[in-house]
Amino acid sequence: MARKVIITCAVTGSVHTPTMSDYLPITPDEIAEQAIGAAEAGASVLHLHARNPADGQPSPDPDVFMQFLPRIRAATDAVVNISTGGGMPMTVHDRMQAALRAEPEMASLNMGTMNFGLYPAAERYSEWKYDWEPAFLESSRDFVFRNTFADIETLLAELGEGCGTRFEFECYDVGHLYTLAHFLDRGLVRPPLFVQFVLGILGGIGADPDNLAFMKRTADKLFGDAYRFSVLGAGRHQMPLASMSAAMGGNVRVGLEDNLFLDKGVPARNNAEEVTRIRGILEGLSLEVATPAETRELLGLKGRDQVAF
Ligand code: KMH
Ligand code: ZN
Repeated sequence: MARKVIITCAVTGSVHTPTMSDYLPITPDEIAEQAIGAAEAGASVLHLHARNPADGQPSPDPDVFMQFLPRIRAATDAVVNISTGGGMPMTVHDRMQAALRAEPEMASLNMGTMNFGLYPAAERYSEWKYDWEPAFLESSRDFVFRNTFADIETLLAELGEGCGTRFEFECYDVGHLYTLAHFLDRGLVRPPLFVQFVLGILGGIGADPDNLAFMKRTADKLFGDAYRFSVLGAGRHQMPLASMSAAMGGNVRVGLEDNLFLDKGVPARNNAEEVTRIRGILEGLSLEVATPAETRELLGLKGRDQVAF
């Protein structure tokens, strides 16, 4: 049987701002429509953030999440994965609230405190759709993306043990893999671990094939067959690194959270276009795309009937 590849689509995130693309989904309607379109195109995991519908600022408000989560669940079988990474300037407490309310099958879990530099993007624009955008990007110069050992323990206890949610472990550097191994040693995380190698964030490991090979080699050494990996390449690195992941035995993450362009100078008009692009690459490699049911089995998820939305 052909190997099944899990496509995660990260629909809107908290890195990009409305000026950067007219197609970035902002309102609950837009997030729901694009998430459903991504699932129809072949994404079996939908990684979701919320935004303030009035101006597009990243929002941790569970009430905003609840305006799109039930719609997505009604229209697709895809696995819902709620971010606990949130966005600036949310606290760790803020960042957990939507997932604690919705008790999803999956949530992201960021494996280390780090710098997360978005400020260079501010130089590319002279006019903005909203006043908050340049200040938001600039604030990343002095913002700490906090994910301490205690924060991780809290999320594992309250969301993992408390709600049966399993995790997309976001690893932005090799050290984060060792932190995950530490939690495995302590019995606080359970295989199969779903590890997202994140390459190309300013503050994390750079986006190049050598680094991806090193991340994989290190994860193989630490986790053996107790893990599955996926790759997120930021910006223009998205499709090349996702393709490389697939060729190396891994899974892929695409979506407008991570990359706004389908080709140089050509914006993706929705998330489904990126899913369709990577799907074509996977099929060209004679790989099959995992269905939601296959994804649930591969990742040991609790099931779509066990969520609170
Ligand atoms: N924005 C990505 C680089 C999260 O939501 O927890 C990583 C991410 C984090 O998706
Ligand atoms: Zn995210």
